[in-house]
Amino acid sequence: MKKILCSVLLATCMLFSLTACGSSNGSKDAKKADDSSKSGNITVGFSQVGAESDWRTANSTSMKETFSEENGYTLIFDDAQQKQENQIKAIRNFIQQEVDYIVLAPVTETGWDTVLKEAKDAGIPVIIVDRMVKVSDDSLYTAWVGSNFELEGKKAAAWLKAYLDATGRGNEKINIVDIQGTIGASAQIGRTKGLEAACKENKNWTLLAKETGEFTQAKGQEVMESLLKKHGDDIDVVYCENDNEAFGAIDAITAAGKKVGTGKDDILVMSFDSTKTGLTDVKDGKIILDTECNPLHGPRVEEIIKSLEAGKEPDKKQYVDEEVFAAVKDVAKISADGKDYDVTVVTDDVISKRAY
Ligand code: GYE
Repeated sequence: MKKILCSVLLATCMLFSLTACGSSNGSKDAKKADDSSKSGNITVGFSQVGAESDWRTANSTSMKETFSEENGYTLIFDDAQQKQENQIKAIRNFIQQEVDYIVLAPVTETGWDTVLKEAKDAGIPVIIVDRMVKVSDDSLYTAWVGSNFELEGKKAAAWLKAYLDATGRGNEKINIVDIQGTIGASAQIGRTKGLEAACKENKNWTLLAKETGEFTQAKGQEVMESLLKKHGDDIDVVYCENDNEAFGAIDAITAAGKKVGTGKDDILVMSFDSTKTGLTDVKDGKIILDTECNPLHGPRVEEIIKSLEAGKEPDKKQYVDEEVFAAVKDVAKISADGKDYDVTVVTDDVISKRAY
């Protein structure tokens, strides 16, 4: 009797842990998936990185607005709090619930082979959004949509070079610190690469330090504080790999009694994303250059799903077009990877037109 009770208990526990894995409200989500099969909705399980930045919030909103019930979807949204293990759990949960599509915004590039193979074996198409995955077999995902992060880094570096030339500082010794994103994320890898290549090319540029700010304002501030302690007055440029890190870095710089901007002893703050708040800092001259990274991927992912539903084969990789925004007029155009880009000087009008 005891034995029977034990195995019943064990089976119940296993069943519970299966349905509950990956999300605190797993059973509620399971019910959602079940309801949607009755309603005829398309069920999408979305594993989001977290809520580390304004960019990320805009990205989540875009996904939630697109994959709404009114639009014919049931979205199971899982916030992984920047942890890959949580994303793997969420994907297993989606597989178990037999969702129609899995959308993954991966925190880092590596470590996905096993779980994506499980999704493939279950016959569920996986769409990767924003950062990329590096897998041994590309058939483990159906399509990817996001940004060319290395190109973003190259654009930022090209602008800095042109700006220093235009302001008579082209031959000056320039010291740069890089507040990197989450290590191993495509956005970090590409943006760091773009800067490192430029530092190799421009013999008068020195990369004094690179350290991760994990794409958050708090960590960006903390890292900048310690960089200021270490490098004192030597820093000419802070290359922040997203807007939130830039906000934190600016706070640290001003708290240390230094100035951000274009003055002789000021620190030039560079950033990525071009959120409304970021562009407001550009307009105010706190951020000198903000290289755009577009988070509005909801409609793009929907396009992919629609073409799959229609039996078509979507492009395997889709890159989003992006701009550069500056605080000053000194550079009108830059060139990166053989293409020219106009530099937009930020005005109130530019900010008011910004969707995020
Ligand atoms: O730049 C940053 C976010 O992967 C492009 O992640 C994304 C980056 C974005 O936290 O703000």
